[in-house]
Amino acid sequence: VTAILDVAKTAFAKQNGAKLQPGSGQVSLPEDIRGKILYDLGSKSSSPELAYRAAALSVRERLIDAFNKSQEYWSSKDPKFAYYLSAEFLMGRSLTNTVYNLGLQGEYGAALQELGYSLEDLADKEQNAALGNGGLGRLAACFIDSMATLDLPGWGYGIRYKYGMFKQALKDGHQKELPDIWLTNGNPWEIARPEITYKVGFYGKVDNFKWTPAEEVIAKAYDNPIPGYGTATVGNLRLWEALPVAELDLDKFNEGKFAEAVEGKRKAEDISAVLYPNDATEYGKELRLKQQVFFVSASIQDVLARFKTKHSDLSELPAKAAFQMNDTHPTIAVAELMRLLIDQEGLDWDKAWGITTKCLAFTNHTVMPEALEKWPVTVMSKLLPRHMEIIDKIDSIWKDSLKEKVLSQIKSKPAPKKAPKAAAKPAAKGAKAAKEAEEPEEDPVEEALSKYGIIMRNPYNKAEKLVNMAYLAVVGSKAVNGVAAIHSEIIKETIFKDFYELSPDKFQNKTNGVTPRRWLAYCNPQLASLITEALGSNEWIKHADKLQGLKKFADDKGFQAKWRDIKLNNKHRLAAKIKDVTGIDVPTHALYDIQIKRIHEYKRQHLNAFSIIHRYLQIKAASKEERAKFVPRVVVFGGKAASAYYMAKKMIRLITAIGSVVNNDPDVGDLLKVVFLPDYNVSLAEVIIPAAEVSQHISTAGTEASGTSNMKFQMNGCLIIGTMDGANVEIADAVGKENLFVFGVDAKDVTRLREERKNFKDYDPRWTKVMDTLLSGKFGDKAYFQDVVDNVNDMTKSNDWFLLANDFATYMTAQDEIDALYKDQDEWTRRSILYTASSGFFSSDRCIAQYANEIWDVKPVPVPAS
Ligand code: GP0
Repeated sequence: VTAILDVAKTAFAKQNGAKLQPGSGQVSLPEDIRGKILYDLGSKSSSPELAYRAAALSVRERLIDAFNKSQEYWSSKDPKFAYYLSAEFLMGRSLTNTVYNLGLQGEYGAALQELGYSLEDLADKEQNAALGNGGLGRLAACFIDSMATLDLPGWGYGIRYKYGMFKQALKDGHQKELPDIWLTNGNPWEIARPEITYKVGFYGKVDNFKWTPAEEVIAKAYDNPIPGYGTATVGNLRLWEALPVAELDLDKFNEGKFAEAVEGKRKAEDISAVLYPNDATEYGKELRLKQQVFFVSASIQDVLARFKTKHSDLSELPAKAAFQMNDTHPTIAVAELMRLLIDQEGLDWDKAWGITTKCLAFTNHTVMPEALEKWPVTVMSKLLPRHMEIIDKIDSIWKDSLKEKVLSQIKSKPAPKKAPKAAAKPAAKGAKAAKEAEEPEEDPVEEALSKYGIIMRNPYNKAEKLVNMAYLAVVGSKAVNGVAAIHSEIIKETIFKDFYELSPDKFQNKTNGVTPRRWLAYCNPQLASLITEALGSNEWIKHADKLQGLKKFADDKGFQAKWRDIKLNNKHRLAAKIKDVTGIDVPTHALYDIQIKRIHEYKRQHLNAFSIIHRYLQIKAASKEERAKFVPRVVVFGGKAASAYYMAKKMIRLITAIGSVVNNDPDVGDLLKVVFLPDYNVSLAEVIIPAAEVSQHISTAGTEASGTSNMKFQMNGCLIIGTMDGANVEIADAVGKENLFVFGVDAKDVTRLREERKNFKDYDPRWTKVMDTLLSGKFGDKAYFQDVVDNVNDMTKSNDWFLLANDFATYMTAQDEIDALYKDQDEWTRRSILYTASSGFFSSDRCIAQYANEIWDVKPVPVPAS
């Protein structure tokens, strides 16, 4: 078939001048791109936008050729596949990444130059594919890049949201959300598959285990080819769009009820319309659950359909398919796979359960209780009655299996007088109180079993029952992992403690990683060249461990000078961007201090803001001579606040309010600039990170599961100020803790310190001054900032849950260390080189290889280059 197609392609190409294949030698690349502008885009003149689209269409054809070859090859070999189920894939832009991964940068660079463009300028015309909130979604994008690069048979599966992450604008210093209309000009990186569709049902009734949904929608596939680097392998990200079963309700249409006639269509399309812009916070909306089951069901149906073209015995499924559930969002997969195996395939319960629990694995990304999804049984029973029935049964079989164990525990321990306090758990504020208020005394066995329950009582409203999706995932999976060493330990001691004790072998760690292609080789081309020159080869792009070889240059003065020059060039690029977007002039001789991430109290952007106020007060109080000794700083913030997150929105306003005073104070001049860059996204990160000299990862210990931007900064030789939290701990191990600016309390002390809050008196005088200044109205509306201050400063009103007041003093010490070290540029640069040199471990290639070996048992199947 392929041979016939090739012949036909060439014959077609010969007759049709404008449609010749690029890269086949039949047509020059500039001609091909010109042809695309003329025939595909229908324009007789060119513009950068048109040239981008034409170049993308040209690259697309070559990508599709390689994609088809890969998929056909894999299909012929029939290896085991990994399926990464994720509600989010934060891909960013594709042109540069695709051209570079395919090794076509020389060709396209030259062709575009001939047409009067540069690849870099055109790349800037592309919309970001922002189908994710933050770290979790970007991690998924890095993972599929690594899967393809490592030749691992695997696909990503998710939702083709029509509107991605909202665009953030600033209006009078406040966040304003605007819709992300990213598909207007089409998306050249996807291939619509109208022939690949599945039905997904909702609502309705179950009668004698047979479910008749009351509503059905169609899931239609779109494939997004994922080119590996330095390999012929091209993987796939398959995203689903929701469509109505019928375009129109004909009866309604005939009655002249046109609006009602399209009501069903709108309802169906709503399912894949918008990404919920929440990051590590509550969802709880029925539409969200609909989205989840929509993409999970379509994906599993798709995998089963392909499996069945080659195999008839479903007990072989675990040898052919591993599903990784990215957080709780796709965990309805446990019930859905059971349902498909039992209801569609006719397996009995035990056989289906055996298969399910061998195919599924679960990654946890946070211990924030509000992010661990729990669906009201009422919602689940209404929307997914059959799934609810299955979950009920899983829950009861599971608890039955524990009865004996629990009984013997009860017998061996004398009954406690009073219900003992639950083992220290970082529960939500108030959860503990609610727990204690619980009136106990059911049957002691039931009571003891309840902590294992997938179906649980709502601690805030005991009349309500909830399905705990994380517990469902743990019970239904063969492996459960956290995303950094410390986080994987914490989940064993807190949220999954009881489950860990039952099956310790199920629990693993997979420290996150990031792709060194996008996050070093492509976003920092000058540094990449220098590294390649120093190491004598560019193998580090695929084997990031080789970056170790840079260690021997850390003290080399000549090398240091080159390294610094590149950082300076990158700072110029960022300064231009800042000027362009905000109008603020920032000096390039200043220290570039960056905090970019979702705005969240636990990430403590306000701690950073408070330290800026302190710095400002110091500058104001200094004499002329003293001012000359300050190390000039540019502090850059970026990040979005969830639309309904009140305090996060105030944190943004706090930063912009400080900026407008500080940036316009003639006493300060170049010594301090505070910039909030609006609409932080992947492509902005690609400009910011290479320019960063110090970056802030300052979450309250125990709260940030891993962090991944810390790894990107490290790769780009940016020093880190941080707490011993998430992957910072492992970065400190790799670089040497003494080379980071570490501060703050340890995770193990956090629970105790929170308990002690009420009596907290240990306010640092600098802190008190900062609070007073904020409340004096120096930065505008004092009433507006009153609750920001109360939340961290007034222990009668709040308890400073994230321990800002507590960590302030050590944070200030670390800040002083930064200033002091910056004066010693040789030492600073030595450390910077060491950071990059020790960043190899944090490549997503290492991480994905571990998933493949330790969870999926999926082996590389390199696609032959032809
Ligand atoms: C975790 F629970 N993360 C969640 C979530 O809903 N969204 C999200 O982005 C993040 C963690 O906060 C993280 O620590 C982690 O590195 C990332 O998931 C990937 O594991 C920092 O962004």
